Amino acid sequence: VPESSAGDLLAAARGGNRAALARLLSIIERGGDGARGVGRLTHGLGADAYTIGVTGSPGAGKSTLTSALIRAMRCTGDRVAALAIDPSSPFSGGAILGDRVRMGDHALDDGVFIRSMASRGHLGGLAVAAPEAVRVLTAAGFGWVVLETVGVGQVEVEVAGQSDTTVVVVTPGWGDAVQANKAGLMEVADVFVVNKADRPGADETARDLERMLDMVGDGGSGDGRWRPPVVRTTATTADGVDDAWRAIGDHRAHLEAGGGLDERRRRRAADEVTRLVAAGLMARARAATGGPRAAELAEAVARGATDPWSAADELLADA
Ligand SMILES: Nc1nc2c(ncn2[C@@H]2O[C@H](COP(=O)(O)OP(=O)(O)OP(=O)(O)O)[C@@H](O)[C@H]2O)c(=O)[nH]1
Ligand SMILES: [Mg+2]
Repeated sequence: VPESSAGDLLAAARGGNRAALARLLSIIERGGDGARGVGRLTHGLGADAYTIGVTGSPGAGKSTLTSALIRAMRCTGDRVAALAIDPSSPFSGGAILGDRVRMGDHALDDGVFIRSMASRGHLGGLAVAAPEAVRVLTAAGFGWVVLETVGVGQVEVEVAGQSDTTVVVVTPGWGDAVQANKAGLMEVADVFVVNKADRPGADETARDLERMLDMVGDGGSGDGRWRPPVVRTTATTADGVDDAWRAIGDHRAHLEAGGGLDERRRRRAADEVTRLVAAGLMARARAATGGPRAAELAEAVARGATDPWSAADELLADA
């Protein structure tokens, strides 16, 4: 995509054109030069959106909760964008359709924009695409961006952890709380939500989480004195969603009061640049090891005619 047409799309998106916005997000999703062209245009446009990551095990109720939270966010008068990010499936799948259905409540609200992003397998993947998508949404004037990630793998945690406030959703049952601990979610959580509190065991799960928080000391997020609150919700009836919303607001106030928000965003920017450097180096490594000389050297290493270190040095010299 030539930069001028990305510029046209961006101008249209800033003017409220949702189709243009969707196209920009598709370009970012695909990665490569197109994404780079968009990425060069979006910085510094508009006040930073406040981003909320929502993560947790499949089916925990993240989309239902997000939909309920969107209603609260809209009461602030700002527009809301929600991205359902699925690193596991390269193509639009069932989860995405499900999200559309579940967030259908907002279909008639012009101030709400909901979209799914799946991994297209490009270097850096969604960890690189997500912050760029947030910048496009910021440029288009959204005040809130929710990043819902499906599952609890490393990338999901990474994407959700790249937010101003990260909400970890678990469901009643010992397993979930323990899994949250194992998957590194304790470290990124700013707010814990025990959803499906209409089911037995919610209180025990909340207690398990509190106990784990006791063990990690000052709370998991590395922000000093903030201890992630544990909130119980029934997202389907919106029971407790006010409490979750209040907890998010409290965390935001905490960050803004202590300079933590700027610090977090600086750290995120540094992480993003590092990811791009890593992706760039990986691209060079692939190019350096994909040619005929690399094949020759591999052959020579296999025969014992040279050692792998020397072979790598030769390829690195040209990378
Ligand atoms: N009983 C009960 N069911 C709920 C609650 N919240 C969500 N559900 C149901 O749980 C199912 C999954 O909800 P989703 O909101 O799609 O969960 P999710 O975490 O977004 O799922 P994935 O994105 O597929 O990982 C749906 O059938 C919801 O209606 C709740 O508080 N109580
Ligand atoms: Mg979902």
